[in-house]
Amino acid sequence: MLVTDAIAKTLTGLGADTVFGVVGSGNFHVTNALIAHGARFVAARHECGAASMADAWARIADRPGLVSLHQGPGLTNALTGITEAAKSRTPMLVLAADVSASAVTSNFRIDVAAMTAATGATPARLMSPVFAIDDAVRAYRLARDDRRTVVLALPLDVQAGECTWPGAPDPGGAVARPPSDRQAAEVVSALAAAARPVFIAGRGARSGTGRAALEKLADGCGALLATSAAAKGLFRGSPWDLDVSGGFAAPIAAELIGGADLIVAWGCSLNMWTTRHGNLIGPQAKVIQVDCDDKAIGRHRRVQLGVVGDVALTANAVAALLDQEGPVASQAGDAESAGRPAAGYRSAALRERLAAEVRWRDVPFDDTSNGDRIDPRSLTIALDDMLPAERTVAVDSGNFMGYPSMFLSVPDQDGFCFTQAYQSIGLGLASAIGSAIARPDRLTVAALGDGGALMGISELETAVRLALPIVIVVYDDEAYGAEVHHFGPDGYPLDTVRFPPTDLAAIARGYGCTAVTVRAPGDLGPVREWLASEPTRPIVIDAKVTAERGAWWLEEAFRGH
Ligand SMILES: Cc1ncc(C[n+]2csc(CCOP(=O)(O)OP(=O)(O)O)c2C)c(N)n1
Repeated sequence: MLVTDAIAKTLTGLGADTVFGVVGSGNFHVTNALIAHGARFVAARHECGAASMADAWARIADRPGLVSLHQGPGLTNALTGITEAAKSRTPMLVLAADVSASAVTSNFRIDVAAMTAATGATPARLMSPVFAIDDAVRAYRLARDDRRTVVLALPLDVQAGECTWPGAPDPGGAVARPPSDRQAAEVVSALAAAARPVFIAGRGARSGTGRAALEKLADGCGALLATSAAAKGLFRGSPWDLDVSGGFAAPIAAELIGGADLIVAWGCSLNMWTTRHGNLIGPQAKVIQVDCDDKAIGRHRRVQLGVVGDVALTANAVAALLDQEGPVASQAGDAESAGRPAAGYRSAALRERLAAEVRWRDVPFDDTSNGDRIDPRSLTIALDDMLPAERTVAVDSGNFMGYPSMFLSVPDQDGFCFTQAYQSIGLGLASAIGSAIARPDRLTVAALGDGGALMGISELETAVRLALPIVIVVYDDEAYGAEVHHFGPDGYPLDTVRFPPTDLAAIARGYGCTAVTVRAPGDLGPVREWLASEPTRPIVIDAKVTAERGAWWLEEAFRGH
């Protein structure tokens, strides 16, 4: 059997069914072999787009995304998307064609392993036709079980070799690790002693099982529930949901997290974004971190207790121990009711306050719309009202990014695709396409700045070709707004980061999209019509937004530069 065929049969046998890529001579055969073995191939227009599509797809589908690349420039073009995936621990397998070992003078020769390692991704290589299947199985399992972005180099001479099919690959599988009894007991003691516990769940808790386990435990100890931005939506629907902790936290959420006497981070790194550079966690708070990776414990912030274990298994073990301590008082925090007192945060009054204040759209603001340009908050609230609740929101990077992240609600953790681990602009449109392919049952919303939109625009053709009904909203301030607001206040010249107006709607129509220019809420009528039309193409909303001042979360973000 040809190695390309064997690799394809192996990977599809392990469950790979969706592949993103750009085809050149080096990955032509392996891509076609994947298709022949039943995989869907999505042709992107730029390799970075392919990587971002696979990254978003994998985050939502929760299994390895596959990318297929031509040798040399195919890989270098994809590096930004690969780096984002690697930093986010996205399970992703990149099939990177490479020159044969003997082709020492080939134009396409680069040091694939060194380049891969430099991004934080894991290098792997088909060493010979004899071991090719084993190498492919190992690479796939590493991506899936260790949540790694693996770049598997496929040298052309090995691809063209012959091997013997050994039978269906063993799918293997990772075993989730429970916490030690001692550590689970220490968490119980801390929870029992806490009056105002808050849970912050991160990427490592992003699953239905994670939510169920954490909600049950939080009910048992009266904790409030927050997430990192990457896990936004996880506790949607809970009356005790504080939404996102960090720069995007609503005032009431910041107040309650800041007042906590115990913070338990569940599969959450507590990085500078989630903690506002540490300032969101009060000096009185004890901090516990639960993570399946011991290297993640205390990496960004000193913690009093680190628990190594799977999030759901740990939450369940702690809840079982807590149950043994007797029944909890009423969730309203009624001190008169029997049993252990519920923690002070869960009062009837607080529940009412949360219902009224935790959504950003309910926080009063001065609308800066002026007829010629629309306030990005008013725009986003209007879209929140208009778009179906069953949605996936994918956000690019820039000054604008808080508006969709804070003012558009999402139905659950799979409804939010936040590719910000590398803080690259230009990935948002491609990650929206990957999201739309992963969840065709939901409306996908791509939220972009004009800078990021123009950087990643080649994938507009992909969205049109695939007939994806994506809402692409561009917060168009005719500038690299983040840089304008970063340097403007100090009086620096801003000519390098400002641009003349661009008619993005006209450009989008050229690609085959429906498009509308929006300067006031009344201009959104065509969006309503598009929604009602059972659309089979994207709509681009070129929203000419007001931007006199930088967004309030940006100041916090710049402290990280
Ligand atoms: C690939 C890349 N290049 C440059 C930057 C630096 N940068 C950060 S935000 C930004 C401006 C983004 O502009 P836009 O997409 O229009 O969003 P805005 O900030 O105006 O809301 C730039 C250039 C980056 N993060 N990533």
